[in-house]
Amino acid sequence: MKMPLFVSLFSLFMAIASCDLTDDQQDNNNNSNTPPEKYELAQAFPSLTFEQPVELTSPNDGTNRIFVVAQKGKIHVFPNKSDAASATVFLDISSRVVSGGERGLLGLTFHPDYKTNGYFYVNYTGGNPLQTFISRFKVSAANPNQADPGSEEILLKYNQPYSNHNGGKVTFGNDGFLYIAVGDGGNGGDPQNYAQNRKELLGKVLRLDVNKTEGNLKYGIPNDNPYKNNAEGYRPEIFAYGLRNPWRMNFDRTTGALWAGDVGQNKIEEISIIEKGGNYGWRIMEADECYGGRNCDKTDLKLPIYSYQQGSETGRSVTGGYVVRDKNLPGLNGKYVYGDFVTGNIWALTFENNKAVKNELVTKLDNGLSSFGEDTQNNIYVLAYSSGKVYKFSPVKQ
Ligand SMILES: [Ca+2]
Ligand SMILES: [Ca+2]
Repeated sequence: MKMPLFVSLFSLFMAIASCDLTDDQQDNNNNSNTPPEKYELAQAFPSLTFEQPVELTSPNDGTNRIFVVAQKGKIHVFPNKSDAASATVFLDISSRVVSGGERGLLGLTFHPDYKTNGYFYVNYTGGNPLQTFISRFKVSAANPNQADPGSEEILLKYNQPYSNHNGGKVTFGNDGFLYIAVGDGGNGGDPQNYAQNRKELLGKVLRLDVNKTEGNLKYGIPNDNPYKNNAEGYRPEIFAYGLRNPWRMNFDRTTGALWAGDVGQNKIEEISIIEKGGNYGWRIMEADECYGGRNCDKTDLKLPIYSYQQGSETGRSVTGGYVVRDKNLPGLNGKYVYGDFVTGNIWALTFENNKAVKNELVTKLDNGLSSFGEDTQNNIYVLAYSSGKVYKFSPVKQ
């Protein structure tokens, strides 16, 4: 009777020992002179194709499902398995969405307590005149793969004076608050100077407490939002300002830092770490240069952690990505992986203490790099806008 116990304990010991060995090997790979691992893109779900996908995410509910947003107004759901045969329409709000160009259903995020409350949040453009809607929906009580389209609660809406620069991201921070990426409203050069005007929501990152209501608002203002109870008439929802079109921004779940790709005007694409109360410069600066060839005062303006000049080799529309936290990708783990929509370049930015150290080209995607995505196991995905395919990083055999 004792032998099996001994055997199982021995097996357990060996399992722990081999885990340690694997970690040591990974450290050696990172620190020794062995060449860095190279990556190519491989289809993550070969049987699945989506119409103009712009977002991929998963709720932290233990069900291991993936949700993909199609810009015209649908959310699709499927099991997180490479051989997933088909996806189900979770929500279809195409009739409420005005789509095309930079308009559409642009963002989706699940409440941190989605498993118990069934709430999720979307960012879309609709109406005439055009507005952005930040809305909460609820999953159907009867079917976890079906949302209730009648459950919409519009938390916040704001006018879009032009069809472009609508931001689009919604995501929860480790603080439990909802962060919203808002573009400058559009046209070119921010003609009404919205991004620097703190009485307007355009050109900002907003932060809301969706677990409260406050006065006439359908949300609360976190106590340490920079302009809570201010006397100047500034919008209390503002977390940071001076953004042009922060199409994609994502939290590093390990450090809590909020990384944004802010699309440039005619010259420079920008990566910034968004801090509370920060002024990220637009339209005074484009990335780290004075905008429009003018002299400018950069005092108190936040500079990007990294920027690149537009060009046929680099690109002209940054797609913000993720700080990779995936030990199965040692060549990318701990780096900020992002890309450019136009060229499809995908880079990995090495950084230390919020300073860029090295920027490496990882690989390239054809068909429009609309967004990166992350599932609950920290796997990173890449969305191809035109082909509708979902990719993952795969080590190149050397
Ligand atoms: Ca707009
Ligand atoms: Ca800036």
